[in-house]
Amino acid sequence: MFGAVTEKFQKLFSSLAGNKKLTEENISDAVRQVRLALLDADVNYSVASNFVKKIRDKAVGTEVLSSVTPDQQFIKIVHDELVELMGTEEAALNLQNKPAVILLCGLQGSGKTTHCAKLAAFLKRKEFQKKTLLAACDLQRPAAVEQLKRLGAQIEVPVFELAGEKNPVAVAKQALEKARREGFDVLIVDTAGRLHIDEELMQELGEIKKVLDPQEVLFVASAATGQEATKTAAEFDKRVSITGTIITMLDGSARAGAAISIREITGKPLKFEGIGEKISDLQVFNPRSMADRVLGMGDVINLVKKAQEHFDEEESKDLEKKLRKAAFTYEDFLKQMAMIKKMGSLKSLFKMLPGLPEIDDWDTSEKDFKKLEAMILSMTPDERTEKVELVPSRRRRIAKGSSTTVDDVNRMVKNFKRIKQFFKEMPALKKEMMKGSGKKENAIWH
Ligand SMILES: Nc1nc2c(ncn2[C@@H]2O[C@H](COP(=O)(O)OP(=O)(O)OP(=O)(O)O)[C@@H](O)[C@H]2O)c(=O)[nH]1
Ligand SMILES: [Mg+2]
Repeated sequence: MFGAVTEKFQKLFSSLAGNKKLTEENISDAVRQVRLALLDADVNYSVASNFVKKIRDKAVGTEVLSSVTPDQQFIKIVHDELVELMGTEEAALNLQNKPAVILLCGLQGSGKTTHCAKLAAFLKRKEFQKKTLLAACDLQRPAAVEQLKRLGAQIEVPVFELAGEKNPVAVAKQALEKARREGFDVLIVDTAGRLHIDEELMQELGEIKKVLDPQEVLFVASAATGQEATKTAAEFDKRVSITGTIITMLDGSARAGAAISIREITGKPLKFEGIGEKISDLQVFNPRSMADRVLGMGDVINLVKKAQEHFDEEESKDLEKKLRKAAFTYEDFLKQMAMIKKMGSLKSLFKMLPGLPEIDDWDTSEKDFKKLEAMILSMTPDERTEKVELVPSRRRRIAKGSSTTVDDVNRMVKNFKRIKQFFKEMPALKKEMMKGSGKKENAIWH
C-alpha cells in the first residue's frame, strides 16, 4: 500500500541524511518535497499546504537530539504531524442506544454493502457480542438486497427486507421497529449508491436519516478515488452530517490522498479501514499505524521516540554538573547504563551517535546489566567515587563479592573510563556539531 508516496518520502529523507543538522535551508528544500509528495498522492491542496506549514514551523524550532540524525528527527516531525492530521487516537463507535443505529452512505461501489456485513461481524466478536440486525434499504439496484442477504447468511446475522416495497424510507422505519421490538443491540442500514452527488438520492438519504435518528452516519469512501473521495465526503457531510468515515480498498494500489485528507476536510474521524474483500478484512482505523505505513518508516520513528522518552533531562543536567566537577562516579555510570538499557538496542543507537565509534561493542543485555550492578554494589564508597585506586587485590575482592570474574571487573573499569572520557569531551563535541545552527544544545547529552 502507498508504494509511491512511501518511496518518495524515503528518497527525500535519504537526501537529508548527509546533513549534520537541520538548517533553514535544508528544511525548506525537504518541506517543499514533502508538499510535492503529498500532492502527488492526491492529497487535497489546502490540506497539503497547511501540513507543510506546520512541519516547517515545528522543524525550525526543534532541538536536534544528538542520538539521532537530523533526517530521522525530521521524519519524526512529519510522522507526528501526519498522526495529528488523521486524528491522533482511534475513534470509537457511538452505540449508546438500544438499538444503536448505524447508517452507511457513499458513492456507488465504494463498499457500503460489504462494510455493513463487515461491521456486523466485527460487532459480533467475543469482545462486543452485539446482536445486530441488517437492513436492506438499497432499492435502486435489483441485486442489492440479495447481496446483503447472502452476506448476512454467511455471518449468521439476520437481514430485514420488505419484498415489493419501493420506498427505502418505509423499509428503514419498519427495520427500526423490528429491531426495537426484538431487542437488537445494533441496526446497520445499507443504502443505495450514487454515481455522483444527486439531488433526489440525497433527499432520500436525508429522509431515511430522519426516521432512523442514527447514532452513527458513516460515509464509506473508496481510497482508490483519491481526492475525489475527499470532495464527496465534504458534500455528504454538508447534506446529512456524517459522524465519521470508513475508508475502503486500502489493500489496492490506493493513493494515500483520501486517507490523509478526509478528516481534515470534514472534521469527522476516520473510524474503520477496509483492507480486502473478505468479511474479516476490516480494522479499526489507527492514525499512528496509518502514518507509519504512509512513511514506511516505523523503525526510525520508534527509535527517536525511545530516545526522547528514556533520557531523563533532569538526571542529565545533574550529570553535567558532576562532570564539570570531574565527579563522575561508578554510581553515575550505573545510572547511565540503566538509562541506556531502557532504550533497547544500544548498538543501533550508538551507530548514529557522531563521535562514538569505539563503544558500540557494549552489551546491555539483562544479564550483563545485572553483573554490572552486582559489581558496583560490591565496591566500597571510596572505590565508587575513585578515591582509591582499583588495584588487583580490590578487583579480586569485587569479583568475588559479585560472583563475577576479574575479567568482568576489568571490562567494567575500562568501560567506565571510556564513558567518563566521552562525557568529558561531550561539550566540545557538541559545540562543534551545533556551530552556526543557532539552536539550543540538545536535551539528551547536556
Ligand atoms: N479489495 C477490496 N475490495 C472491496 C473492499 N470493500 C469492498 N470491496 C469490493 O468492492 C466491490 C463493491 O463493494 P460493495 O459493498 O458492493 O459496494 P457498494 O458501495 O455497496 O456498491 P453499490 O451498492 O453498488 O453502491 C465488491 O466486489 C466488494 O467485494 C475492500 O476493502 N477491498
Ligand atoms: Mg451496495
